[in-house]
Amino acid sequence: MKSCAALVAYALATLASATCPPRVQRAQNRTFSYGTLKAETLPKFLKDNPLPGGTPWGADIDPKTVNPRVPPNTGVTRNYDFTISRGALAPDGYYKKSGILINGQFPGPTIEANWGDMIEVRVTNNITSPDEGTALHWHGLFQNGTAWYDGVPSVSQCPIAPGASFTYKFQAGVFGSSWYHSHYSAQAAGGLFGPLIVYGPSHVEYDEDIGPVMLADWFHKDYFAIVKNVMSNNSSLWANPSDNTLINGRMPYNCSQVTDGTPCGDAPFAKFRFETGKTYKLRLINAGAAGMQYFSIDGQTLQIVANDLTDIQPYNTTIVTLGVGQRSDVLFTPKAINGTKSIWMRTLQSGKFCQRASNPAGRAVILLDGAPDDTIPKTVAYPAPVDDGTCKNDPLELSVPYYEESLPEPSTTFQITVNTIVNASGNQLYTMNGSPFMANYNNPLLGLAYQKNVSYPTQWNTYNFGSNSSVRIVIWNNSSGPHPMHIHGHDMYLLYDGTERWDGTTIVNPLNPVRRDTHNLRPKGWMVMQYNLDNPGVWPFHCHIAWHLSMGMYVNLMESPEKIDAAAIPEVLRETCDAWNEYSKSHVVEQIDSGV
Ligand SMILES: *[C@@H]1O[C@H](CO)[C@@H](O)[C@H](O)[C@H]1NC(C)=O
Ligand SMILES: *[C@@H]1O[C@H](CO)[C@@H](O)[C@H](O)[C@H]1NC(C)=O
Ligand SMILES: *[C@@H]1O[C@H](CO)[C@@H](O)[C@H](O)[C@H]1NC(C)=O
Ligand SMILES: *[C@@H]1O[C@H](CO)[C@@H](O)[C@H](O)[C@H]1NC(C)=O
Ligand SMILES: *[C@@H]1O[C@H](CO)[C@@H](O)[C@H](O)[C@H]1NC(C)=O
Ligand SMILES: *[C@@H]1O[C@H](CO)[C@@H](O)[C@H](O)[C@H]1NC(C)=O
Ligand SMILES: *[C@@H]1O[C@H](CO)[C@@H](O)[C@H](O)[C@H]1NC(C)=O
Ligand SMILES: *[C@@H]1O[C@H](CO)[C@@H](O)[C@H](O)[C@H]1NC(C)=O
Ligand SMILES: *[C@@H]1O[C@H](CO)[C@@H](O)[C@H](O)[C@H]1NC(C)=O
Ligand SMILES: *[C@@H]1O[C@H](CO)[C@@H](O)[C@H](O)[C@H]1NC(C)=O
Ligand SMILES: *[C@@H]1O[C@H](CO)[C@@H](O)[C@H](O)[C@H]1NC(C)=O
Ligand SMILES: *[C@@H]1O[C@H](CO)[C@@H](O)[C@H](O)[C@H]1NC(C)=O
Ligand SMILES: [Cu+2]
Repeated sequence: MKSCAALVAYALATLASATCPPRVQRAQNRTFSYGTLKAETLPKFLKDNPLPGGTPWGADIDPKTVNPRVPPNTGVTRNYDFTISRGALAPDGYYKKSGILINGQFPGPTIEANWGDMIEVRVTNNITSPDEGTALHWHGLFQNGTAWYDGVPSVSQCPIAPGASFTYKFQAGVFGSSWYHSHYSAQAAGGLFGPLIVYGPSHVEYDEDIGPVMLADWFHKDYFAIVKNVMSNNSSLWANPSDNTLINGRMPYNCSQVTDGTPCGDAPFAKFRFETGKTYKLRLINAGAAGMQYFSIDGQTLQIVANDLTDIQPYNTTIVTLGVGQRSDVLFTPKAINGTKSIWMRTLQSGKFCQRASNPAGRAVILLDGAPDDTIPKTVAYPAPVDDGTCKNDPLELSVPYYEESLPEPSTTFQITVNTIVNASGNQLYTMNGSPFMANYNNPLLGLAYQKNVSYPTQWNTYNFGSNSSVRIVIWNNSSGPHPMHIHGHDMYLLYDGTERWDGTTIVNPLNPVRRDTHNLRPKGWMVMQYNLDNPGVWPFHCHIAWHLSMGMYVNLMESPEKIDAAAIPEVLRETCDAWNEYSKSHVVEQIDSGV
């Protein structure tokens, strides 16, 4: 008799389906050590999958011919246990920050899975003094059939009450580089994020995968204080510059900038050791709160091979542009430059409208071959990108998805205008079609949708697209801020990106348009996106700049509510709301912003 694993291998090879009893495996609990010389490189895939030989996804498949959105069913579950607590945080040597940590770590532990595995994360909320709710979102994963595990309080769940636990369980249905973060107010800016890597078939050759390279602006003030300030009046949005720019949680702060006596000490740079002649894969992630990141390595060429969770035809560049929430996988074959084997890796927050940073230039040390551990590079940066005020991503023409998919006809077209308003209390807010979003933590609207209630208060900004097959959305940004727009539950096709008004017909590469989950909308600019309604649920579409999101720049896109099976919703969702409702009866929940 064939083993179950062999049956799965056979089913994969023939694209039939087979199910084995679920195998639960403890994940390896990899601590975040990336950017230190003791960091391990990542494997091509986790080798403890039950499949004999070959890969976890069956035969050696060509990613050009296999739909990355149709995962195999490996029967393996990767288990993680997260306890979220407050803790002192001084990644750059400045000692005052109160952060929010996972298992005592910042950034949080790395989640790893093979394509098709189930990921199960038990989250315990230990945020105290003061206490807060929480919820974790798994950025870029579609939650196909598990909309209630998307991690957005007021939409897919009630917040996890202080002291309570909630277990997320969803499939790694797509593969590539991503991250997870809190979706409760701006908690992510307090440090509550980490990398999420799904191994899958590779369309490019490389020698070593050095893992996540997380780029982030960094604020010395507690996130709550910043949000309070941002929300305080109509002129405070620009009053909160970031203090530093981190690479994998590191970048020494210039302590002579401290004027108020706060203790400040030495902190290390992130360090990487490479061998000349080898090709490395770097998984760049902009995990920041607000700033655009322009990533480069002095004197070197970088090859972009994936944007968000979409593999693309590789193209070369010297500077990789990443809005908040965006990822790019790049390949890099280091070469010694000017006779030195020590080189700066850089990430720059640049552009007048694209960032607000006191120390915009993050750096990390690259050591080649046998260069001594403590060598400090002297290499010179590429010129900063020219600031044309647009904060734009690379031209859509440059990114050609490796697995080709042509654009379907939309069944409806919808327009969203982004604006700012000052409300009657003098607070500046962001609106989408005139309305700033405001969450109701006690009444998640997915729960109402299950009860067939699809009419909600205006400030829930919910559009019901019913049973449309494909929705095209034209977005006009009538504000002077850039907005990295992120969609949940889907990738978007990107049809147009410009400062000129869209002419209604021109589409970039309609036979194989860019697909990704986050794209930068220019100040006073236009973007046109489209997505297919193949995932019943309620899916957020919002700006990923933490402060803009706090100010209400958020809508819900509802699809096929009648197809959501109320019987499928796990009991734990109701229990989580019961616990939250109980908690919020006896405690004042200080919701100072939109809530998401
Ligand atoms: C993983 O981390 C959790 C929380 O720190 C710990 O309880 C558990 O024992 C760890 N598991 C393994 C396999 O190391
Ligand atoms: C809960 O958080 C407190 C600090 O706020 C910490 O001292 C304690 O160790 C945490 N508990 C767990 C189980 O992580
Ligand atoms: C913004 O606030 C200032 C006072 O801080 C006030 O003078 C001004 O009128 C306000 N602007 C709007 C548009 O409400
Ligand atoms: C608005 O916020 C700014 C920055 O925090 C502050 O300097 C200013 O005094 C505030 N104005 C009002 C009217 O509250
Ligand atoms: C550190 O900050 C001080 C004070 O702002 C400045 O004079 C100095 O040039 C900075 N040093 C570096 C290396 O940037
Ligand atoms: C892109 O960069 C790689 C690595 O540096 C190089 O081998 C390749 O020739 C470059 N391709 C083009 C089109 O410049
Ligand atoms: C290499 O040296 C030249 C000449 O000094 C200099 O112009 C260039 O910026 C250097 N390149 C790097 C990457 O440091
Ligand atoms: C204006 O917006 C702030 C922040 O969302 C809110 O607290 C306040 O109640 C609003 N004022 C009015 C009059 O709606
Ligand atoms: C639907 O839910 C909203 C929000 O709780 C509520 O205001 C409305 O009355 C409900 N509608 C129906 C028909 O139950
Ligand atoms: C498609 O979406 C539009 C809103 O743009 C809506 O009016 C229409 O009812 C939807 N069609 C179906 C079949 O659900
Ligand atoms: C755009 O914003 C300006 C003020 O910022 C306002 O006067 C104008 O009505 C807005 N236009 C649209 C189409 O919303
Ligand atoms: C969800 O799964 C269904 C069934 O396999 C598939 O048709 C659909 O495309 C998937 N949606 C997404 C967003 O992956
Ligand atoms: Cu924004």
